[in-house]
Amino acid sequence: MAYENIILEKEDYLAILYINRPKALNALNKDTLTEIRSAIEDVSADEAIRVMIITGSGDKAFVAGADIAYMQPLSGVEAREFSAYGEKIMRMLEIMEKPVIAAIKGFALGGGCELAMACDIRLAADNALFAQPEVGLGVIPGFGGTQRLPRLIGEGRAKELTYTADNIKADEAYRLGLVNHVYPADQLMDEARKMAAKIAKKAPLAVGYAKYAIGKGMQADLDTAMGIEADMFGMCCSTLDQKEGMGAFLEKRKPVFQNK
Ligand code: DAK
Repeated sequence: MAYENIILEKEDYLAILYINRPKALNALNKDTLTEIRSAIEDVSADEAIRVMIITGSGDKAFVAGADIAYMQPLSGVEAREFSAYGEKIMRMLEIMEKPVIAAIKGFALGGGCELAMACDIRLAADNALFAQPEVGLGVIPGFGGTQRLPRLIGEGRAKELTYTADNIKADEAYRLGLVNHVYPADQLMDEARKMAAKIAKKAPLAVGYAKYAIGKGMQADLDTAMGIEADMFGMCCSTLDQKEGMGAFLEKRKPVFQNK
């Protein structure tokens, strides 16, 4: 698929997906969502890629939201379809086997904050600004924000942010647990790459099984979740990389993982 609204770069083990509509502050319209879906499929199928970073093109925005010009004329039926489409793509991102790091500079509003929340790890620049401003536009978060925000930061704080539509800066987002780290803006991508490199050195199947166990387990009761963990632990021990990882420890050498 030829991309017009995103850029997908690949370097060795790393894929970097840029949301690339800087004139609209990278707002998400349907075409952009479709291209993100295609990029997720591409990266998922590419055996060389271990980690994906998602960021925004330009200096001003990660993503300033779902595209208001696109949404304004939608009928109820069309809006429900658009919301379900966006939710599906956020979910694809959330459950893809490879870890996804959001590198967030500037505005991460509405659908932008929701896109970041569907990623595994959020790294913010010190100029990042987060909000769920939807109720000020007469709607509610429609790409999973009403569900992921309370799971990440707690129900009371999620309700406050959603009802007031307040902007919060990066340091507050860090305090609330919405982002993992905050860096000076000019260091953000270097730090995201460093984290990606660290993850890429680990056993890829084990990282994927850990992602699965955490993701599925977070939706289950503790006993069911423990069962999921045990299943995934068992899966790890059916890989060559587990034999290699533990063998290398016992032989006092560095492991060489093969993704097998
Ligand atoms: N959509 C479309 N265009 C946008 C946009 C957006 N979300 N955000 C910015 N732009 C466009 C502006 O219209 C402007 O375009 P031109 O006028 O140059 O053509 C260009 O980007 C630059 O923006 P500004 O001139 O406004 O730049 P400033 O630096 O002055 O202000 C700003 C930046 C981010 C504070 C401001 O642009 C702003 O307030 N933008 C809107 C932010 C926002 O409210 N975002 C949340 C959108 S609502 C659902 C599905 C999904 C959702 C909800 C329901 N269902 C289907 C049920 C999700 C909703 C949202 O995400």
